Amino acid sequence: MRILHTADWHLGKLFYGNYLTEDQAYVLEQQLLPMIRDEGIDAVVLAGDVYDRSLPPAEAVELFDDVATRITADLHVPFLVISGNHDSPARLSFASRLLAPQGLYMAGELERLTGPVVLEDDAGPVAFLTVPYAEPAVVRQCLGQDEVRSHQQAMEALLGWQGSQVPDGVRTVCVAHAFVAGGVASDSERPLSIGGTDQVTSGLFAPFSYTALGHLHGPQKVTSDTIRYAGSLLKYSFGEARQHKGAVIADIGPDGKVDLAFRDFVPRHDVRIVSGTFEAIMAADDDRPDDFILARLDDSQPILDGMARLRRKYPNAMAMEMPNRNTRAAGQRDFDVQQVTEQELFTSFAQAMRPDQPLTEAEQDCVRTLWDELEKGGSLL
Ligand SMILES: [Mn+2]
Repeated sequence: MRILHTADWHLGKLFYGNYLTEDQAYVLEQQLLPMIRDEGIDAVVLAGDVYDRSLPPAEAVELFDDVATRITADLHVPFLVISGNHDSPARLSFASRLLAPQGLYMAGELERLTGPVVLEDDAGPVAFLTVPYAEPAVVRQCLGQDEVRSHQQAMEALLGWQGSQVPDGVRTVCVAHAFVAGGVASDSERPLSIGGTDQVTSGLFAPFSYTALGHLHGPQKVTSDTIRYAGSLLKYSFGEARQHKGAVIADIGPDGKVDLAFRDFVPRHDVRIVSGTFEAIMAADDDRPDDFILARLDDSQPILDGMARLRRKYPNAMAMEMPNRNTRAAGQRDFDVQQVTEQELFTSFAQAMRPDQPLTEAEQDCVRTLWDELEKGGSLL
């Protein structure tokens, strides 16, 4: 059985104030759907964080509706989806009992989970344990297991509950949204708990033929080849600029052995960091100027109107950083704002901006003239 494993779509995500929905649609429609069709996929698994927030924008819901319809109704491939920590379990579970016979298996609210989804191939059944993300307190209440206090215990309880319904010897795929210890985080995941540990041990997943994980945004295996994160649909932070995003294709043989391959997605806009002096960045050749760009400048002096100028070359420039910027002056603000004149404040500001280069005579003259004008109540324009 050939499974396509994807995760962390985060539909409706805002990236530096811009909705990424069109970029997400591009990858889903131009890359994921053809992949499902051309690679002879038997089942698609989405391991949580379908949406970026519990109340996603309408365009994001429409996109998911469209993609889910095309996978299940047009391509006739079963589609198994669990909710992640960004999703609303209740909203994701909407109509799940009606949709399951259509091949769309949505696991959100624990109360509505029915147990493993069983699909068949020539070698027999494969049982999919779908484990949506749930807080330990929710698991404790739902399963009536008072001892569940940690994410580890919650996962153990959920796996035990679903696993108990799988006959011995049947091939199994676990789909879960969790932080498995040993995995490497990026900077775009939201922590699962504040204080205390949010991690679960990989040993919990050892019994399964394959474990399709969501939550960590970098594609990776954790301790074993068959326990994997597919990674997010797109790069959702500049910290992920060097990652390759894509989908895992897992072939589960008749004996339960798994062959793995990773297929890259090619996004409409890449997320890239360009570095050098401002001048060098502006002068360099770049054949992908429409990418999402972070400019990391070597300059130590401020660049006048830098962002606007950068956007003439890179219309989708998102941010500019100046790690070498001299910030020594920040610690020098040891005066009391109430006790100094505006002129002194300005001089201090000028020093902070250009620590190595005090105001020239001509500049001081200019500033004095402006202050005189201001104090007389005249207009500077
Ligand atoms: Mn996520």
